[in-house]
Amino acid sequence: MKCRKCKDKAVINMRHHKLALCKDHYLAWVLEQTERFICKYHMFTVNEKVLIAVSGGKDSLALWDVLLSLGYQVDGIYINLGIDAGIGYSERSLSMIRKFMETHGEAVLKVVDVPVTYGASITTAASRTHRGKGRPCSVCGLTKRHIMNRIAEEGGYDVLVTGHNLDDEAAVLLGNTLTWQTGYLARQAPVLPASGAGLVRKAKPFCRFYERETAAYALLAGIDYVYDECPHAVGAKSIYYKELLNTLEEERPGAKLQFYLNFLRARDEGAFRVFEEQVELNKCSQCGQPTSLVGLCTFCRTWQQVNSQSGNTQ
Ligand code: Q46
Ligand code: ZN
Ligand code: ZN
Repeated sequence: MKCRKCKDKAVINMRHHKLALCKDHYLAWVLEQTERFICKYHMFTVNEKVLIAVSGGKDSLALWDVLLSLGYQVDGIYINLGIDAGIGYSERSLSMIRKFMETHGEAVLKVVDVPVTYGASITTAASRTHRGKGRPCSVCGLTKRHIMNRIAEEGGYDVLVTGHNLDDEAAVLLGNTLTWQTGYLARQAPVLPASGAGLVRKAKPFCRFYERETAAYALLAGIDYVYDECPHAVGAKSIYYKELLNTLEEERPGAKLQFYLNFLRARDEGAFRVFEEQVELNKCSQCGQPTSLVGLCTFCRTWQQVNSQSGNTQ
């Protein structure tokens, strides 16, 4: 197979785009496409300060590399969840990010250590609260969202970006569609504007790239990353939905992308507007972050419960 642009040997064939490219043209194509998505969805501009959540995985490191190459002002945040699972998962993730930084001199990283800052690892926290139900992802998601928003706000960042790819977005969309979670569907978008009382804008510049495309970018750009998924992801519904969508994609190349893009079109046409909740936000009496609750926010309530069970009064 030959590169469509220069006729050299192609390294990737994207059947859904009917496009095969060589290494150099593929790397350039990812940059061009990312720039196009950033502009199309009005995610951010070169004059704005961007904070990227990095996990040490391929998507976030590839995205950081792309945004730096495109000339954006983008700093990283790594949240050390204290997940060990016998493989030192969190520590390995951080060392991969440090390695990335050795070759990206301009990159600045902020690290928030959950066990040190809040008194317990995510695994321990989940075991001490009913939110965990044997799986730490609920406490983890809540904690990550709180920390990312806090750091973005404190650091004066205009936007928080994450490396979610098309496979992630399509899996979330499928899950929400199967159960008609209209409120969630109304809030799933490439960019979510800042909402008043301290919620920072969020954007997903890789949301239209297949997972194999971000993996190919990382590989071809020489970015080393953590291959393992978080050990707590095993058995997650999102993995099952990804498998279903992969089966569909095999039969019909482009089905995943069409599913997502047609959803975005329907969303733009107002199909979910009626479900957009106008929740009045209050300030948490402890951390000051926006919350729909009165008094403590869910994050502070959860961590209060976690620490009350350890005798830690923080
Ligand atoms: S990091 Fe956290 Fe994920 Fe691990 S504990 Fe679950 S939510 S699976 S993106
Ligand atoms: Zn080429
Ligand atoms: Zn709070």
